[in-house]
Amino acid sequence: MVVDVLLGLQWGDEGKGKIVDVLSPDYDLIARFQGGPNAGHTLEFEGKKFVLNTIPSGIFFENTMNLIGNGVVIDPVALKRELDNLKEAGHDLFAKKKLMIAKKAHLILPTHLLLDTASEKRMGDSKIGSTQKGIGPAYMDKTGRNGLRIGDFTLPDFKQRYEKLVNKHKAILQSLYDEVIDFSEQENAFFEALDLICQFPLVDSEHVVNDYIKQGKKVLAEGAQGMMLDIDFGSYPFVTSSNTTTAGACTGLGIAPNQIGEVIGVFKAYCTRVGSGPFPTELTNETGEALRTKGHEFGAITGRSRRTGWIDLPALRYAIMINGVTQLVMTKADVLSGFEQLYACTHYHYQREAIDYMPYDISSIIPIPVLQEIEGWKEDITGITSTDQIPAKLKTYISFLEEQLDVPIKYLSVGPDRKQTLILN
Ligand code: 2SA
Ligand code: GDP
Ligand code: MG
Repeated sequence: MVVDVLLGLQWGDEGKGKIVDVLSPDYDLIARFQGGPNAGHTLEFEGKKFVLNTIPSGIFFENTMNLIGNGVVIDPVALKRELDNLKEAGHDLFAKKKLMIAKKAHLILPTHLLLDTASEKRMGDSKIGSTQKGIGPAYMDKTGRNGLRIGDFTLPDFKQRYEKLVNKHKAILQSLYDEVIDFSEQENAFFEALDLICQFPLVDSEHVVNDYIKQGKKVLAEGAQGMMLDIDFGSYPFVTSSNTTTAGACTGLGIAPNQIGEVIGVFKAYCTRVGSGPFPTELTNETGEALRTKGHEFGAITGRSRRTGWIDLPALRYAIMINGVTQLVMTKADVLSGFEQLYACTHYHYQREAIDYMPYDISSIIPIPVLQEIEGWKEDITGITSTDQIPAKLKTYISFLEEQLDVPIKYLSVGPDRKQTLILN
């Protein structure tokens, strides 16, 4: 009678969406607790591919309900687009009654998108490399106590509150960024989409989730951005604007910490990052390019090239500690097939010292990774269906990681499809 949490342990795109989809039949409710349309969660099954942004990854199973939690920020236009695409592919979430939305989830307004873009433009080389989906400005208004929540739409003074906030945004855009933009078209689309998405049940989600728990039903909290993008513990300031950690699942859904059960940490067999910011094990050579090409490492929504590098164990240990990870999932092991030598960063050299943790100012002084060589495996593993087919050298890599991280790797993902998943422990 607890809530399990699934999150990414690196800088995102670890394959969270795929794993949530794999695990969904075991759960009654899948609940997103942070982020918004900046997320791109890719799911593949039966020859079809879906990229979900704001919608939780449990929508493809008959008996699994889905919730967009209070910690999420919602762009109605982006959500409508996502719903339309799903409907076109035969998954009408209205008809299937598969989705609920927390009244307390904050809205991304058209002006939040303009502010995000203007801010990035003004920062030039020091830009965050945001997805320009309005995430930062929307969370700023939430913590600045100016935000609009989706539940507010039903209040009689919603339009006045909207105007008040938009006027503030217009003043910022003009004074700070010298931008006067006509966004009446986006505004019309915003209200039209808002009307539509408010037809989903708008719920007091903290009560809904706690009722599920009380009834002995199984809940899985789905993280959106990776742990190293957490606003408090990530590589600040090159982070997203929410708590992507287990603690974020508590505040983003209204669950007490003692209700958390398993914490499932997903990581890639190597590492990637999209956007700016420190990445100690980054490979800017042909090996990095090979990882990008073989792993199709391009942003699921923006199409940006993802930066690639070797696995970073100090960063993973840090992520495991902060989140209380109880089981691991390793994805994209298939991408490493054919690399003669692999490397794992076991610790860093930093300020002339050997350290095995993530230092405070990683964004100003990037630690130098100390790499351990590991023999690669040649075999294509994308078709393997049982653990006895795992190449010996991959088994050695798995044992090495389990020893280094002190948490069992429970699942091994060997391809993007739902079926390409093995249970190890
Ligand atoms: P934002 O838009 O304000 O949250 O951006 C802040 C930083 O967070 C990073 N970020 C991401 N990193 C990896 N994947 C994300 N989702 C998409 C994907 C990204 C894409 O699944 O591939 O399509 O480009 C994601 N969302 C936010 C972002 O790059 C900034 O570094
Ligand atoms: P998420 O944001 O963590 O859900 O991950 P993304 O969907 O943004 O990026 C992960 C990418 O890797 C997607 O294209 C997935 O289809 C793909 N993927 C997931 N697991 C595997 C795997 O084990 N092997 C390979 N080759 N691709 C995978
Ligand atoms: Mg992604």
